[in-house]
Amino acid sequence: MNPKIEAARAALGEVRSGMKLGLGTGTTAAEFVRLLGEALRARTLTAIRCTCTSEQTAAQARHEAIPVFPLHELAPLDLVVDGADEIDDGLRMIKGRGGALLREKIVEIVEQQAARFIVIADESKVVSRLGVSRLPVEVTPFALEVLQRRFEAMGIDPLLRMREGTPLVTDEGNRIFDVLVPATEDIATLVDTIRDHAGVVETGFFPHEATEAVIASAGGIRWMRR
Ligand code: A5P
Repeated sequence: MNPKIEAARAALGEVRSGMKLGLGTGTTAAEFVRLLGEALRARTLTAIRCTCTSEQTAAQARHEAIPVFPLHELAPLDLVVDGADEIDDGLRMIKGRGGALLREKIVEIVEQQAARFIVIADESKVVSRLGVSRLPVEVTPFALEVLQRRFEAMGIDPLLRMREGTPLVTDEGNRIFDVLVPATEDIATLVDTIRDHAGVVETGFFPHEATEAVIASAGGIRWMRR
C-alpha cells in the first residue's frame, strides 16, 4: 500500500462531476492528478475544470488531458487538493518544499478562492511542532542579499534554495530562502517578523488555509477536520 496514493484516492472520493478544482504541487498531489486523469478517461467523472498551483502541475494535467484554466476564470473553486511538508494537530502547515508556495497560497486561500481545501499526506508529515524542517520564504531577487543579511542577523540561518547549481527561480520569478524555525520561537510570531520586511513575497506557513486533511498510513486512512 502506497500512503500517497491512498490519500489521493480518498480525496478523489470527494470530487463530483461538474466541479471546479485547484490542483496542488508535489509528489502526493501528482498522484491525485494522475487518478483524476484516469477517472476522466473512464468517465466516472465528467465536466471537471481545473486550475494549477505550478507550471509543473499544469504540464502534468495537460498530459492527463485534464482541462486547465487560469485561476480567475474558475474562482471561486469547489475544492483544492494539495500536499504539505508538515501538519500540526491544529491543521496548520508548512508547505513549499516543491517551490510552489506563492501560487499555492493564492489558490488555497479558502475565504477568497475555494470552498474546501483538502490536504493529502502520509503520516510522516504530522508533527507536534511546526519547524522540524525549514520554513521556505519567497523573496524578490532585488532584495536577495539584503534579506539574507537581515535573516542571518535574526539567527534563522537562511539557505538559498538551489537547483542544478544555480539559485532556484520560482514560477513567479522569485528566489527562496529556507530558514530555521528556532524551537524557542512561536512560528506565527516569527512569520509576522519575516513578512514585515519589504521584499518578502510570501512564506510557506499556512495557518488557516486547510479545511481538512486526509492522512494515510499502513494502518489506513484518517481524516483531520478543523
Ligand atoms: C510544493 O511547493 C509543496 O508545498 C508541496 O505541496 C509539499 O512540498 C508536499 O510535497 P510532497 O507531496 O512531494 O511531499
